Amino acid sequence: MNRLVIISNRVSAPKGSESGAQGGLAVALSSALRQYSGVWFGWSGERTDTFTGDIHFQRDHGVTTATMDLEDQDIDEYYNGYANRTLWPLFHYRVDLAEYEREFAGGYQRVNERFAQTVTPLIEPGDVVWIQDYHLFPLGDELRRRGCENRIGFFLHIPWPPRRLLSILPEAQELVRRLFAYDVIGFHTEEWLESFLDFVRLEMGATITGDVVTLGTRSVRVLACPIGIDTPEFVDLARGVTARLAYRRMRDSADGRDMIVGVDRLDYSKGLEERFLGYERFLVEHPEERKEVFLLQIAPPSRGAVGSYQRIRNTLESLSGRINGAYADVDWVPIRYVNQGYGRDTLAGIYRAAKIGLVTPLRDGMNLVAKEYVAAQDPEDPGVLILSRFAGAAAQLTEAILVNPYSAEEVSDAIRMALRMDKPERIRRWRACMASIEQQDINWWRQQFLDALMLPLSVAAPAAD
Ligand code: GDG
Repeated sequence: MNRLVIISNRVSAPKGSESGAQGGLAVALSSALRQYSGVWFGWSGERTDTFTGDIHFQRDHGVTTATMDLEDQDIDEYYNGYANRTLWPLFHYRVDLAEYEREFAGGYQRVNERFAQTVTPLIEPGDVVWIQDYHLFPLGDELRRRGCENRIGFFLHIPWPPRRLLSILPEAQELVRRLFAYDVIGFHTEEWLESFLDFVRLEMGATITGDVVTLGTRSVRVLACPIGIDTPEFVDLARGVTARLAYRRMRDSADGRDMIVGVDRLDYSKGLEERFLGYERFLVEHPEERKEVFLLQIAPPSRGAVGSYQRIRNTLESLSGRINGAYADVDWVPIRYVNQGYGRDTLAGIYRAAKIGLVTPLRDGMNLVAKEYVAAQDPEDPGVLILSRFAGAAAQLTEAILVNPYSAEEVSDAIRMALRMDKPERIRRWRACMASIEQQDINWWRQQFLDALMLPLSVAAPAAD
């Protein structure tokens, strides 16, 4: 097996990060890298006065990481700018929140060059290079410009927006053209893949033969390949000592009430405002249920330097305060809203103690919380997953209760239905969801993508010269 070089914006959770939580991508990639020799390269999360390109190597739990520091201006324009003020909102259909500044686009290009320049000496002939996510769209092209002839794959962890939306981005065509430097591009779902194909075909005149897309002289293979979790590991975690303690703590504090749980980075794409309003609707429509349930929402803050994230944080604080003020009693609070992160094992116990997992993003590339909730359940007495139709995970977890997260009525009805669902029905639905996350787990995802990356392009279609 060839060595694997993984490149992503961040290599692991920031030191003393805002959340203390590791994002889904970080968890997934360290699992994948443990199986191969190789290196994982990215930004350290640290600032430097002047960019040096120095690399910090570390070896931890069988994974070698290599990181570089960035300047303040890089962080402002690339990370807090183009990545999280321009691309993230636009790719999550939030045209209203996307900002277009030439400085952001310039900083994004400069930092992608810095990634390419710094990582190039680490790439050996025969290595397979795998680049992750929207921070690094042009990196493959930058590596090619520096003479890299290795196989290079790219995986997008967020949705690919409909073509009319993407056309709003001033640099859309150039950005997409540069994706043709890759050998393989992966998406989580057929829907995101279809949107990509629409754009390249209708806006750029690319041709599609099977799973190979050709633009001018370059061809790239595309695939839909949903990311999973390390299902056996999470099942074990949920049965472990720490999880059992957390489970007991939650059950004791629930005092016989049913717990509904939500766990999300504090991000407007996760639909937290709409979730609170849906839950409020449930309280209004079913006053008899009021003191029988509560919602625990864990939401570690993220991207606090970006204005839209400060605003959603303020909105949620006042909304949870208003709902609690309106409905709470001396011995009951409807929403426990928590801004700190917890260890994965504690989370697993919390998931298991919850009668309902409420996962209602407005748009999500995949959503790993939905899968973790399923994996953590007691097979004899599982809880019910309520899942947004607009999460990539909905294409696989079809036996969850699927809802439109914008509709407070649908969310309210789904909560009512889940609370009343009898055990045989809960077990039937849970088994179907569990079968899906057992078959398509993190190892399956990695293998699907890497198999496609190893395949000669000529197998599916003759490559243009
Ligand atoms: C992006 C895409 C796609 C959350 N709070 C805590 C904590 N978490 C962990 C969860 C889960 C991860 O963070 C979140 O993953 P998601 O998939 O739900 O969402 P994003 O962070 O937006 O990830 C997404 C993913 O990339 C992978 O491709 O699924 O669509 O947006 O693992 O458990 N972990 C701990 N404490 C917390 O408080 N330890």
